Amino acid sequence: MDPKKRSSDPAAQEMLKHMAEAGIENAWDRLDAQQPQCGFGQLGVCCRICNMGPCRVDPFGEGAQLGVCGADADTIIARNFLRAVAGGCSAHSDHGRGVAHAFLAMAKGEAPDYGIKDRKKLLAVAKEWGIAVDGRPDKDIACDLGEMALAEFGKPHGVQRMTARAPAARQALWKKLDITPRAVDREVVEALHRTTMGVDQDFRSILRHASRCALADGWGGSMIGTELQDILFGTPYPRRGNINLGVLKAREVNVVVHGHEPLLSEMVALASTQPDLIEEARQAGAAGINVAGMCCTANELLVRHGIPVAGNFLSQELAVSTGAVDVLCVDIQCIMQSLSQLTKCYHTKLITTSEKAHMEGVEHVQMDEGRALETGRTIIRKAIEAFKHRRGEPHIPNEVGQAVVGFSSEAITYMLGGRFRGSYRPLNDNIINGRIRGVVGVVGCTNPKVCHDEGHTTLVRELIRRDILVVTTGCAQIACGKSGLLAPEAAQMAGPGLREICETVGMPPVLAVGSCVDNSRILVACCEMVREGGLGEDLSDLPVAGACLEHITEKAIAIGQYFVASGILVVFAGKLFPISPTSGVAKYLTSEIEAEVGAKWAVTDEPVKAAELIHAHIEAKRDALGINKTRERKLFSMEDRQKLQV
Ligand code: SF4
Ligand code: MSK
Repeated sequence: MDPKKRSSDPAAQEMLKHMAEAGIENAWDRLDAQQPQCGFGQLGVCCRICNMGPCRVDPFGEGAQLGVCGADADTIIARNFLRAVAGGCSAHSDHGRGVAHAFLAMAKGEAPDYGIKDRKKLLAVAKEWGIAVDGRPDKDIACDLGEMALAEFGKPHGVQRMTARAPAARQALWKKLDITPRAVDREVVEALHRTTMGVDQDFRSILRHASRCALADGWGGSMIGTELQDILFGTPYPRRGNINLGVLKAREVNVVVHGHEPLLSEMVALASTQPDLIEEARQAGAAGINVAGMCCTANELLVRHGIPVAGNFLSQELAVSTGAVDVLCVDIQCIMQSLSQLTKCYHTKLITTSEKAHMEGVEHVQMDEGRALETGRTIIRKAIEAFKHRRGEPHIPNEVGQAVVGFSSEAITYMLGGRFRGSYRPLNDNIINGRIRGVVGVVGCTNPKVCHDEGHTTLVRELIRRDILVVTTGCAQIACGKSGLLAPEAAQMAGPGLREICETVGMPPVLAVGSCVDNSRILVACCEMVREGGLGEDLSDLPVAGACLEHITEKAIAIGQYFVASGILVVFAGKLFPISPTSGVAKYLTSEIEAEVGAKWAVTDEPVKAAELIHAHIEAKRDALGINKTRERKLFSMEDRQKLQV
């Protein structure tokens, strides 16, 4: 297969060719070997929940229409969808819970290598949660916050605290629909219960719980994870970063950190700067130590420290095949099992670090919060040792995208509102005056079923051309970075209104926000826009949308559903959406649900069509807000002025 059909990233194309010449297989080859994939599974009409099955329903109405238990296609599709949401919610929220554990250990003095990097945020979140702050030591406040954060995941009463951040109208709507998320554990357990054989058999009821479970992710586990990570490691502010395989260095010890949690990778990055380890690397013949990221661990380090990113999900095997990666250190989520075999073809040492994510035959270095920096130093030492066993000259593509990253909600406030008196007013004003038509979150994975990075980057180019500001996270963010869309110079590709603002402020038209859990930052930014005024009373009034055209994981489904349930249109690629287009579930999610929550899903396989659809949606929201009306300029006479009541 032509590498250009597999990836739009020139570095990936080069490595695909290199791997093919070496006879080494990758995800694209394995996808080919899987053809034809099961059409029932692709449409969500396959059920293997109980042992009377597996059952499958013919979506064209010709074969079997009911499973053995009598479940129909809509029940089966809805159950699969809810289980995907529960899986995604679990992944993000267990990440968040892990961070809360480390945070509490830090506050209790049991994790001495961590500290409080953002005191302002510590006090702000503590006050928000009703914790006394006046006259108390920071660690005491953090102790209370850590205990409350941990309790959020499994509390028996009440609702997720962070939902109080939503506009009052949204909170009231969730209450009316009875979908306000209670606790993460409860929503996930209930999701599994409702979808086991013979329980919830009304697909709309199942999907309403999908909303509640997804909201527990976005406004619970993910949001808690993001906020505590900011307090521990610093809230992102704009900084420069380099993105793509060209960040690997032929003469240095390369340590690639891959996965999602920043708890260990922060320590690996810190250890790499310690003089004694740099000296050890020099003794081993290396010019230095280079830490680079992969996937969302990369995004965490990039937006906080500007640490370079080697690539996104589909780049992981390509990076190993450069022969330049000395240690590939993985934590949780999105780690291909193929790495354990692939790394054996090279000198690369693969190391797992989470007790939740082992790989057969792979060395495990347990991440220990109490000795976090020491764990990081161990990883670096193993990389120095592996460097000594390099096999020949590495093959590193030259490609590197220059980027400015780190646009947390707080950073947007100061970037657009001024250093000393941050505010969303300028953003809202520029949306109201039409220079910016709206804001879109382009997020999520890279899937070998579609050309790598192309869906994300084509959509983003089309959106900014239409004066739509883009915010991005996850592997989509890395795709944008590789293709130069995160550089301030990308403003030249934007429409005249957006370009003028970007050039005035010096920001790119595509704002890199962070990792998968950081989609919660987009929710916070939307709440700020409503709070600032002039753009309606609810999130569903805003001229905003979300999109993911290359989704892979259950996490992406959970994110999509929490955006929809929060009142924000979400666009996915049709052929990757696991729902039969002729089903009642498809009709509900792409149409009926809008009457309930004020937003819906939309599907298309064409990035340009996705941009058109989103643009039309944004203009419709602008019309409804009355901000598209050209206001007549009136010259006031003295008589008119005297009539004015101010
Ligand atoms: Fe088949 Fe029903 Fe069992 Fe699913 S739950 S496998 S549809 S019998
Ligand atoms: S890493 S969840 S492939 S964005 Fe967050 Fe990328 Fe998707 Fe994993």
